[in-house]
Amino acid sequence: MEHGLGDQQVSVLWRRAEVAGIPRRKFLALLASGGAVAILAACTPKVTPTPSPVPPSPPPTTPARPILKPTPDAFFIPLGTNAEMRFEVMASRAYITPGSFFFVRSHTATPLIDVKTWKLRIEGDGIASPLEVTYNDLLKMPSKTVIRFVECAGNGRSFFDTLLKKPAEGGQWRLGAYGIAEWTGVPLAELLRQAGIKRTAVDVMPTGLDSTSVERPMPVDKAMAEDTLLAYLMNGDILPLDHGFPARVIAPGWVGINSIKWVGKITVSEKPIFVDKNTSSYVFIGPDYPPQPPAKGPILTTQVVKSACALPWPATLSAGAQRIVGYAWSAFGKIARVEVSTDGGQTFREAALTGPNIEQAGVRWEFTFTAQPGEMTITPRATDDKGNPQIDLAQQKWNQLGYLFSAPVPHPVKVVG
Ligand SMILES: Nc1nc2c(c(=O)[nH]1)N[C@H]1C(S)=C(S)[C@@H](COP(=O)(O)O)O[C@H]1N2
Ligand SMILES: [Mo]
Repeated sequence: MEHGLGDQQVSVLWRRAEVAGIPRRKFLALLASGGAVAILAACTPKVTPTPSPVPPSPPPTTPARPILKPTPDAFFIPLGTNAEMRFEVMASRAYITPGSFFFVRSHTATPLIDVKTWKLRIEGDGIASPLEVTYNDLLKMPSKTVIRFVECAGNGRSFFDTLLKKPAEGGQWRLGAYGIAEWTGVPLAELLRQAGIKRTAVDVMPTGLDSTSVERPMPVDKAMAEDTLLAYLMNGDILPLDHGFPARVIAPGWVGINSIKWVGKITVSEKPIFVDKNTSSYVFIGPDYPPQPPAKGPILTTQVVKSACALPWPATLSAGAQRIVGYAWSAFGKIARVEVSTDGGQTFREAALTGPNIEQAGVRWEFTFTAQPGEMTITPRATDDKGNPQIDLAQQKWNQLGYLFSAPVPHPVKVVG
């Protein structure tokens, strides 16, 4: 095939074209002449400016909406430039988090990137031959599909305040800064090999094209892992604008900040790289964490083990037999066991794990119990297949920026008779 794309890439593009009303013959002609870029350009509605008697106002410096996709109150809790998924939206879902429910965490606003001019540059002293990759090039490269979570390091931060009684700085997330998606893209290892990565390379840093160029390095071993991707599809469709279009890193199990969105550059270095997001933020700061110059404390790498109820917060249930569902996930593997307490953590009973149980993604669980009228809490507690448990609240160390809360969370419930 002269366009050089795989079947999945072609069918994703055709679905887009069909919705945009492009006939099959025109689609094939565009694909042959301009590849994926031509298709996406043809699918973008042309905006014809209407002549207006009033002089145009200067372009706003910040867009009116930092997030471009709809974030209705029924699905999301607004949090500054971010949006937390309401976990109850997943109660009636199969497993994967649809893009329309997926939490958004962006330090500034979603940038609009033109794939016609977008280029990914791979550079630095850790590679032998600097590489420039266009969108068309990227879609032609060997691809891989994985199902993995993306979770913010600050997910659960609000519980430092409400459970530990020691507030932490930053967005007060409950547990919805987490989602599971199917990601398709080019293994970062493939791109780095094409750029001639040297054996002396130590750090790999993707940089975003958002206004503040968000970037955070990872060690070369993580960058070369077989499931670390530069993803351009999410759940089988073109990556949504808010989630990193045209391409984002997926760094499985690692703090969300390593899954850099809107990537424009990847720097490969023979020396450790220190930037703001591995020295001042996304590091543990607090009495239990000595500084590690130039970092203010130990540098975060992986997420932890967590579990959540797919219920409104607070939830209202009717008295009698109840079946509730939730999710549990680990940065290190699959989930081995979920137990649930309905008496404030005194006794636990095992929940049933249902459906897919995928490493560094998560599992759904189901729990049945008899609800008695009154106020109660439902507390799930997970352990992964490597033996990592959710730690007890008494062992949960505080850190100033509220990262990696891992204790079980009692979900408030009112039972009405
Ligand atoms: N370029 C860029 N990449 C980024 C961010 C950002 O602000 N800019 N936020 C990071 C953080 S903190 C998280 S938790 C994840 C969130 O990904 P999502 O918005 O797709 O859920 O993206 C990461 N990648
Ligand atoms: Mo994050």
